[in-house]
Amino acid sequence: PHKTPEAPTTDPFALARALSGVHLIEGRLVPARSGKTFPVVNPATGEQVAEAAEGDAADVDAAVQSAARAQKAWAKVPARKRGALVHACAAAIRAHVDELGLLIALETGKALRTESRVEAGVVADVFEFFGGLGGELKGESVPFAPNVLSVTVREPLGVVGAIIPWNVPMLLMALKVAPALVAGNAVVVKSAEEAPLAVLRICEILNRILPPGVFNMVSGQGPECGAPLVAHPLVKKVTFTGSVETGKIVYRAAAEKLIPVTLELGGKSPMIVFADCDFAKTVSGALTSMRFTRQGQSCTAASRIYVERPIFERFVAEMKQAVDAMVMGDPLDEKTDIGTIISQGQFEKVQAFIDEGTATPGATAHVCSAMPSDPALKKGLFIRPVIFTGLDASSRLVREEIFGPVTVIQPFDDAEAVLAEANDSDYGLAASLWTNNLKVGLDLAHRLEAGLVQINQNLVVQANLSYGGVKSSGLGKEASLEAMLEHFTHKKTIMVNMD
Ligand code: TXE
Repeated sequence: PHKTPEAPTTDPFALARALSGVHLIEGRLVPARSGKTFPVVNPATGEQVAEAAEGDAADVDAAVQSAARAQKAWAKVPARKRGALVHACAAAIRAHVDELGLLIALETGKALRTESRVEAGVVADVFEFFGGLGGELKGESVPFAPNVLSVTVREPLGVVGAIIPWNVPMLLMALKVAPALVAGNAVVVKSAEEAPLAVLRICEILNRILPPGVFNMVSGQGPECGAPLVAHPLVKKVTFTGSVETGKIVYRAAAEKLIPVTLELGGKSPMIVFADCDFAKTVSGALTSMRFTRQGQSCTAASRIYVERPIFERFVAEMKQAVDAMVMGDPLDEKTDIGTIISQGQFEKVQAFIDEGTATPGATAHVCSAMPSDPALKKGLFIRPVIFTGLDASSRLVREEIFGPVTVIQPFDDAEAVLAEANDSDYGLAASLWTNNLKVGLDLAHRLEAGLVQINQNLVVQANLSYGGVKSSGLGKEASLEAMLEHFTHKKTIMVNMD
């Protein structure tokens, strides 16, 4: 059998090698049936650090069959007991936070201190939150007729297929897996081809606690491994985070089987800054909102910033100064604020946007921070963060999701006009407003087309708050009790005639 270290480790390179070439099916680390693998690359150096099992329909079938068998017994475990086991998973993940942080930094290029270790901690938090909700899988009794008892009960859906991307893979997996498990489903996760290792490690850690087969993971390419998971007859629900294009493919395939889907598909989130805001707090809020620490690879990143004209110049100058102070470098180094883009493909996509913006007449590219000087990183996929000014609403940089360290700052004069511009987008995931006039803030918050609007803050996903977009940003919600009930159970009505 494949061997990996039981205790938390401090060498992500050795751990990556130990996790090479396997899926996790029925509690065991197993190679792809075809024997195929694909390389996992450290984007900070271009070096291969591991290989991942290249799954296809045969591996997916084995994982789904194992999940379907395990789910029958899992659904009979009392709900609070399932919750307690998921809560125990949280403690196990917490013991591995440093290790998981190092591993995810290695495979994704996200800086350890600012992003990767933080993500691992939030994963534990998500398991903790849902682990406490076993007792909330309640139904209701419904008045019907004097001698009829009419009740609803919450039942699991069966096997859930979860398809995840590479930007925050551990967290986006946790938001799917933890509620699905507590609700009594079994899960098969398909990891992203760029970042299969940390997700596999979590799956392995959890399999020490959960019954075998309840939580399985396969790695592989989208069409060869993701598509068969969606299409598998025993998969009764698909939950997906990724691009709009792939989300539509998944939605169509799920429609063929008439199964429910949850889709989280990215955004082009506006940040609106009024002249009466608390200036220093807003600059620091913008700094986190742009997610440059994640190289802008965030679906909620403030990628369109609208600033009221009287403070526009000062705001741009201070933002540039603040981003300049951020350190780009080795993701594994504690001093690093900004790491690398995930892959060559994304690197080229982001660079093309930057080139287009730079070549636009009237636009200014404020290129910030500095490239790392370490020669070991010379092949790294580093892109210096760019703040654009002078672009107008028709620019592709204002309209499309770039998913890179790029933001566009535009001045505005009028609240109604800026609201119209903010809403003039295919996306509707998140938005933020910065003002000391709560009357204006609340009014706009109600009229912004977004799943999440924050005033004077811009927090990332919270386990107990509904999260999910409108328009092309997706369907359904993640996080929160409501998401567990609505998306991972169905409500059965039982009536008893006592006459
Ligand atoms: O996404 P894909 P990619 C956006 C972002 C980024 C762009 C492309 O703008 O630049 O998408 O990223 C699996 N059936 N977001 O190409 O293709 C795939 O293997 C089933 C925003 O990485 O959507 C991976 O596991 N599954 C987003 C997952 O889908 C398939 C996060 C996502 O990959 C499949 C990531 C198929 N036919 C990218 N094809 C966010 N919402 O935050 C691919 N997959």
